[in-house]
Amino acid sequence: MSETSQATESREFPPPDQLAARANVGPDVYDEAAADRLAFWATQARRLTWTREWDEVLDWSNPPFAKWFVGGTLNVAYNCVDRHVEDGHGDQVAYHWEGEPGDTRTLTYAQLKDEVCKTANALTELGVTAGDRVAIYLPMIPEAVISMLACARIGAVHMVVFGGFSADALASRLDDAGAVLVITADGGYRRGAPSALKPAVDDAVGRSPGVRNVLVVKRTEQDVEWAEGRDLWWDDVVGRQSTEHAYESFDAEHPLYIMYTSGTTAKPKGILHTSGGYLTQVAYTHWATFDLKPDDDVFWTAADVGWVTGHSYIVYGPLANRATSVMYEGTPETPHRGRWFELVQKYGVTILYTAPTVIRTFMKWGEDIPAGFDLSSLRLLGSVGEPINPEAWLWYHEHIGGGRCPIMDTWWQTETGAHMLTPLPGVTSLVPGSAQHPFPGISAKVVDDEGNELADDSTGLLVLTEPWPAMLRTIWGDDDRYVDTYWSRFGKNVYFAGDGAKKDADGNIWLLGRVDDVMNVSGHRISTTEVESSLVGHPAVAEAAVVGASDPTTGQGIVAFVILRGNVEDSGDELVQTLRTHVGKDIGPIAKPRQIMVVQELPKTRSGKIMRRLLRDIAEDRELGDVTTLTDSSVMNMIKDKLPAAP
Ligand code: 6R9
Repeated sequence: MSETSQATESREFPPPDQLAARANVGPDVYDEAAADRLAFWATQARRLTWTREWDEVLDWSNPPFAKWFVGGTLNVAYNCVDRHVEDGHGDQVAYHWEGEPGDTRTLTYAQLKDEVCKTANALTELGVTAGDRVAIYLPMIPEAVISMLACARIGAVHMVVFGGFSADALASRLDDAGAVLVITADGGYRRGAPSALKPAVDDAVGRSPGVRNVLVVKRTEQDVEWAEGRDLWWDDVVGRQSTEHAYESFDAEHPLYIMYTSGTTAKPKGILHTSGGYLTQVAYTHWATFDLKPDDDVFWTAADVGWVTGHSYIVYGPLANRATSVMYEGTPETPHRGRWFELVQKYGVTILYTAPTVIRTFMKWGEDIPAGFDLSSLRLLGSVGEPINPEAWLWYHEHIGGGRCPIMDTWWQTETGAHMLTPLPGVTSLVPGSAQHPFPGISAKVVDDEGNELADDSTGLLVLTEPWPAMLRTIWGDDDRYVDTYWSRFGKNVYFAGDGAKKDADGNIWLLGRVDDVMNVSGHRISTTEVESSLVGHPAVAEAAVVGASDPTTGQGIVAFVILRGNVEDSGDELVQTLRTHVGKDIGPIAKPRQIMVVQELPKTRSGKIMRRLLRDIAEDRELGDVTTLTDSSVMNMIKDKLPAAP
């Protein structure tokens, strides 16, 4: 097995000839975008159907409050659904949906249109009007997408809350957004068992006087408590509606959705996205980054709709482009560890987009599992959510991509709405582990603490220096916090992303994790990502999480939590010494972890991000902080039980 890490990786993978010859986007796109950025985005906006064209592409007269496509009007749901039916594609499959227990549903564009219209009529009957906020707390079932589009159709603002979140997390979001309606289900399937959703809603809604109704989809048929007058079955209310619904057009800047990001300690931020610019950038990036061919491809973003990745690349981007998508309800290991590969084989998936955490889990389970399925339909892969370490990149490339599929490592955020840094499949020679270049029409830089742009081959902070169409418009109800959080560190024209980044000698950008996670060891700044990448570059390690814990002599000491690969025995001290030496050689002696602990699981958010703050609590032997955004809260107990007493 090879040993690789961010520090040593230098291989390049040129675009496959066949793909490059037919790619949606060629090398000229960068020059075209650079020549006139606003004209470039106006061209992309014409991919959509506007009811009224805009008067001005961008109004940036009051930074950081942007207005894109000023004066334009459109209906987002019409753009995602109706126009494809009108163009004769009503019979094309929009979603091949697969439930965790193996039940399936197929929704064509024509059927999706009927469902969205019925639901839009139902929302109107329930008194929901344009601008109202509707919470969606559902499992990964088609009603999640249908509800989002029904809101968009009538101009209501949706707020999807991940089905794994607790009643407290839901209650605080209902309150902050001022939701009038909650759409939920009796339950959903997770890890082979029905898991209830309605009790959390009852608890949360009981504390949210603004919520008038709860619309309940029947999924698991489990018993639910019922509040007469407030609670309504989806089948009753939506079932009796007409499939005709005349849509209205809304301003390009009409709010589309709010998505809460967890934030590390403080109250979650309600990130607000609007209509025209958002849809323009998600549609164009989905088409360009993934080389989407709507007549041929079967596209699968294997992520939750409750994560921004689901909003932009399960729902809005693919539908705007008339893609055929796969949507899957469950977890990768249910009922067996080959479940995802079985789905790729069954539906002939051509493009697969997922997170590095899943890839590392597959690595841990071993390459025999994907080898047992026919994955030859795949032609392109994507990665999102955290830096993908070169070792995982190479494994993904070889064992899932058959050595032939390019991997698009896409850096972006809830706040950016759509891809911001990524290679392009027909253009870029890929460098494993690096998100490489700003997307055409996007301006990004790596700067020092004072905001000065750094020369190649240096490390600093990632900033975005021009507004972009899918940018967040504010934090819901808190313009000041919007300015403070993102636009004050380097002035009102520069967006501070909160990520550390390195620009290499060839101008590729490498993401180094959240700035809050940077450690300071004896005055040296060391990124958690670099140490983690080095650890998983060792053949014994499947996953690693690194935190800085306060240390009386060095300021902070590096504490690592590692999960071993399936076939590796924990040899105690010997293994720890081997790994320390490995990191020392890779990065330098200063980066050697003070402590390395072998664990079975790591605490993660819905998008697979490691919650380092909880590991820091453990490393510093403190009470655990807020755990409401963990996907599985029992993980922390498992880790604590395994730990030796602190040294
Ligand atoms: C889309 C999404 C945003 C944060 C971001 C960064 C990390 C996402 C990444 C990546 C390195 C990539 N991140 N993609 N880091 N390489 N390709 O993940 O949104 O959940 O808001 O997280 O995720 O740290 O700042 P969100």
